[in-house]
Amino acid sequence: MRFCFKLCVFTLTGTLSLFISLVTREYLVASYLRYRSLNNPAAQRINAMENYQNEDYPELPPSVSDTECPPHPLSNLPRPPILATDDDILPSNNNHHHAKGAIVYLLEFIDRPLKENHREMMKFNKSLWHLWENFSQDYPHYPVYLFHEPAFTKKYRDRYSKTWPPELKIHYHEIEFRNIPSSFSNGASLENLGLNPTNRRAFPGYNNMIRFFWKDIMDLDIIVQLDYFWRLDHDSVLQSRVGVDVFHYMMKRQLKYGYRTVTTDVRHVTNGMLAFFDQYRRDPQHQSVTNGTSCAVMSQRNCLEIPETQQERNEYFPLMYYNNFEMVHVPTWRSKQMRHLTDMVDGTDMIYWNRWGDAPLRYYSINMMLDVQKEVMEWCHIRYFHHKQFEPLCNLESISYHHNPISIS
Ligand SMILES: Nc1nc2c(ncn2[C@@H]2O[C@H](COP(=O)(O)OP(=O)(O)O)[C@@H](O)[C@H]2O)c(=O)[nH]1
Ligand SMILES: [Mg+2]
Repeated sequence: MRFCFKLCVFTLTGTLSLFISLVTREYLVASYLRYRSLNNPAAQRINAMENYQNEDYPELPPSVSDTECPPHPLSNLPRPPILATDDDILPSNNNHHHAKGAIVYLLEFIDRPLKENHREMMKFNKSLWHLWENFSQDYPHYPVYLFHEPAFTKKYRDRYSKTWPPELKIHYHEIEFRNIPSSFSNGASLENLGLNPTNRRAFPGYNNMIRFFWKDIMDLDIIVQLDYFWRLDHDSVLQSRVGVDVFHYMMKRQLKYGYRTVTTDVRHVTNGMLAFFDQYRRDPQHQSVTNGTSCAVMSQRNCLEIPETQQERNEYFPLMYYNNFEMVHVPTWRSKQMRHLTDMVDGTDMIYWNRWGDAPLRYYSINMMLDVQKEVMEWCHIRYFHHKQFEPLCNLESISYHHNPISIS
């Protein structure tokens, strides 16, 4: 009996000590991981972004009433038709003034096994044929600018171009990406620097691509000469006839930005971004592109939502113009006000430290820089594919020669 009792006490004590040591170990590991996740160069930069008090800035001006706000960008409700006149639809001829525009792609043909490049080139081939079928054959004077790194040599250009629509006006532009920010050059591994796994996977190529579309492209000679560029990704597919000269349409109406759809981004590549933009818009020095209108006033006019507290921001999915399809008015992006914001974002190096993407950056910058209802165009009539299917949410209607509009999409 006494033996049994001793055995039970012994077993119980043993189990309890094992349990306690396991829990302690778990706790220590979790504390260490937490310490590491908060005390690395990337996390310190994110914390610095979040570390501002909105009470240090003047109150935001009152927002417009709900009925005056633009429709919610994520709404899937049908939109009013896009109304196009003859001169918007007909291909321009020499007598007819048309916008200076170009379609731009950046090709990921880089120093890596040819098989991997080839897979992306096959997607690009499909993208080009759909562009030709659904837009360029109707408006052939707009060239296609292909930006590429040095690895896409003449040998490959000649080889691949044989498979592309022969009448497309393709211009090649070789680019070399600038060096990554000097703060990365201390030899530490990306993991130890605190980069998230998504960021580590394609670092720094993907980040270079983001900075290219965010900033560098706006200074290239061939871009500076344009009114608009229309960016498509190598894996963008226009699936229905565009039916309108999108460049001319936007120019005639003084539109500054065109997009196909809005969606949400994930949080781990947007840490600190909402805090950055909230701080930016609250600073009374910061002006929108419209002279005399501050970013604070413009963002309230657009009913731009940025949660007030850090905790709310951490639980919020930032919005983004899905800018694998976007039309950019070049002079607007070269204006003093836009450039100030662009440079400030670039100066944070968060495109590298957290993989801030140009898509959410476009959304928040546009919503404090432009009057969305007057200057931003949703090309909702186009059936579009990029990673997933986007069905049209509106029709294109011709209002020329006909008393009643006719649908042409
Ligand atoms: N030259 C070059 N282009 C890139 C690189 N990474 C992405 N791109 C291009 O940038 C665009 C966006 O990249 P993609 O892989 O489609 O990203 P996703 O749309 O976010 O899935 C594509 O047209 C790619 O060809 C890179 O490292 N180098
Ligand atoms: Mg893509």
